[in-house]
Amino acid sequence: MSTKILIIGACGQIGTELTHKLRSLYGNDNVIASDIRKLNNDIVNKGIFEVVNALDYNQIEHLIEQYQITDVYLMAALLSATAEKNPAFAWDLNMNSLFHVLNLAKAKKIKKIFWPSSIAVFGPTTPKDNTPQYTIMEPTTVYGISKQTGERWCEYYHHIYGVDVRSIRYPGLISWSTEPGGGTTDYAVDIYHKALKEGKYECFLSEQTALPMMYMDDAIRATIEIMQAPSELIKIRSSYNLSGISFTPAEIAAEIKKHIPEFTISYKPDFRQKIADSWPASIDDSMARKDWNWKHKFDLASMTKEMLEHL
Ligand code: AKB
Repeated sequence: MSTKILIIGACGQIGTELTHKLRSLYGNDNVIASDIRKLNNDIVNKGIFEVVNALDYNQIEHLIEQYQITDVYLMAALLSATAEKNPAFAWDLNMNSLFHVLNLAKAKKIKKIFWPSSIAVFGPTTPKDNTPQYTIMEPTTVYGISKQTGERWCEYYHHIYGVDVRSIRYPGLISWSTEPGGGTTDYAVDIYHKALKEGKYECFLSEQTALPMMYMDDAIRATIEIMQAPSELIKIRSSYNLSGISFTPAEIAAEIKKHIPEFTISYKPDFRQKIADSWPASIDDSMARKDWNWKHKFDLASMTKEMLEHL
């Protein structure tokens, strides 16, 4: 049986780039993009697209049967900053969409699931530097609690029901083609847009707030590599630590200044500072490197060059 893919949340920051890549790898007819609303963009216009509510089990089941889906990428979620503003809905969306997909795999209607976790599973009591795969995890955000709980359920469904679910703890993701949607790491995308348009940026995190980050190309490659790896190599069924770059707002600003010397940055931390302070500064991803041969390509300098060129 050939691979037929359903992406739920295909119009979001990661979903958009993932859909383009999967379509180029598997062919337009084998990749069904879906989202809660129909935007007028390439995702909708250049391939198969369906409107789907990630909270509606019957809708998802119907699509899976209609298109004989084998693999689901569940990208729909409320991110950290938005989730703090609407905790009940964030919990509902982040947890129940996952249960729907896990239960469809348990019922053998699909073969494989990709579900994204996040560095938000860690909390203020976690060791901050080079955070290990296995460590203290006491998340203090709704988003982090939902991701931590989701990880436990993924592992449970794998061990008890044999569900082939694979997951990565994404750091902050940076891309030029899609805007981020409601995260704490979003500043690292905004800063490039504002540097080019206005030559200045007011950052909502403080100067020395180091966070783990990654260029989107690396994140998409990691997602596809973990999904294509032979099942026996995926030893961790909660979620893998994944690391690319780690930098502070001051460091990214200094890198941008190399290309736009007149660029200036100022700092006005808001409620997102507390979220950022509870997360790691850098991540140890040696397990992903060992188990399925993960390697990142982009550093701060090469990412900045690409971002400024494309934007
Ligand atoms: C966020 O900032 O909420 C996300 C994440 C790190 O998961 N980018």
